[in-house]
Order: sequence, then C-alpha cells, then structure tokens
Amino acid sequence: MRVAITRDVSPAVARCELTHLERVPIDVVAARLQHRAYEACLASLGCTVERLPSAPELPDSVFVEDAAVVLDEVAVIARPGAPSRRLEVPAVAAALEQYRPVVRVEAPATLDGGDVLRVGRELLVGRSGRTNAAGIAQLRGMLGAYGYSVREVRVHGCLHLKSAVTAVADDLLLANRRWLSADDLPALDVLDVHPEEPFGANALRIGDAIVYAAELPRTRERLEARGLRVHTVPAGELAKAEGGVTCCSLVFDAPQRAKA
Ligand code: CIR
Repeated sequence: MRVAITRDVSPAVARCELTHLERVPIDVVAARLQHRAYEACLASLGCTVERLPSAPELPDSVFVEDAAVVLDEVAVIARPGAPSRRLEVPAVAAALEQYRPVVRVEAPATLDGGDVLRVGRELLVGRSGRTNAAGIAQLRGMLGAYGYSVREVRVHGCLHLKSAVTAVADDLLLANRRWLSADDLPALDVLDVHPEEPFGANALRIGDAIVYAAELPRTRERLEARGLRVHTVPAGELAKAEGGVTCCSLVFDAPQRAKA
C-alpha cells in the first residue's frame, strides 16, 4: 500500500514562518478546506491518508515534508532550520517509526525535508537558508550505506530546493532556474516553469500522476504538453504561508498497515 502522512492545518497558521513573502491574512477555514481537497486527491490516487493532529503552538505543522526524508529503506528525521519548527518533528517521527527504521539529523546540523529531492539513487540537497553544510554532510554519511549519493545544489531567492525544482518523471525535472545554480543539477531534461509562474516548479509526483496547484495554469499546460497526467488541487491559501503541494505530505510505499 501507499501511505500519505499529512497533518491538519494549525489554527495558528497565520503565525507561520515567512522568508520570501509578505505576510497577508490567511483564512484558516479556507486553508483547511483546500487541505482536505488535497488529501482527497491523494486518496483518489491510491494513498492511504494518515492525518496527524496539529496544535496552536505549531503554526507550520501542516508542512510535514520538512520533518523527514522517507526512503524505501529508512526514514531520516530532519532537524528544521527554523527553530520554531523543531517541535513539529516528534509526532512525524513517531508516525514514521511504524513503517521504517529511522535515523536522525543531529545538531549543529540543520536540514529541511523540502530541500531533499530523490532522483533515482541520487539525492539532490538544497544548500538553502534552512539546510546547512553539516546537514548535507550528515545525510551523505547516513545514506551512503544504503547506496544513495548526495549532490549539493545551491538555492537562492526561494525557501527550499523543491520550491525551485522537482522531478515530474524519472528523466524530467520541472524547474525555475532563476532560483538555483543550474550547473549543480544532474544531466537530465529540464522543463522550465512559465515565466509568470515563478512558484510553478513545485509538483508532487505520485506514481505516474502529478499533483499540482490549480493556481498555476500556464505551467500546467507545459506539463500536459509533455504528456503528463496532471491532477489540480486548490493550493492558494497555504501558498500564502510559503507552502506548495509537496510540502503537505510524506508519501511512501509500505508493505502493510502501521503496527497497532
Ligand atoms: C516555513 O517557512 O517553514 C513554512 N512557512 C513553509 C514551509 C514550506 N515547506 C516546504 O516548502 N517544504
């Protein structure tokens, strides 16, 4: 079965971390409705959705992606670069322990899951405002034994690596090359976002399907022109919190249901 771990939108989401965006009001009810639609989309694609509860002291906890990196063999429990977000980690780690052995990023390293993109046996890791050199080094050290190599990608002007690039097929990246050093990318075909949609590089691939923000129609056309099957979800409310579609889930295969 395929599991998608999600987490409810915190009633305090308006107090989220913001780095590259101006703060604007966030409608919690609308954000929750959109989040439910996102979960329904994941379920329609065959995922068993496991929603964790949130809390007022965890404004950004809906963005579960940042708390871990889940691979087939192991889950890496992250240490988010924003101190306010470290309290989010234990509940996500506890959920993942039901499915995978876990290893942990330790201080002084910082690493956000949003900075890690798996492409085959290679992990592209953003050197961002959230993930430091020690975080990348620890990841490399922990995952070499599992046969993964780690490639550092410099990120600038956006929050995470996956704001700037995601993989939409085994051999195709979707990217906003203004936000990363394109020389750092592996030698794969790159589809550019539409110039009027700088946030368009964040796509969530589930099997052969692409989950994508409904607010980005021009880049969606480019994806569809490549023959990709795109499922749109409303994502505008959480975009105000600097989150995209990959940020709101951890999706992985599991042989069976979580232990009781
Ligand atoms: C933050 O700044 O940490 C949150 N407001 C947004 C996190 C989005 N997560 C992601 O891109 N993986």
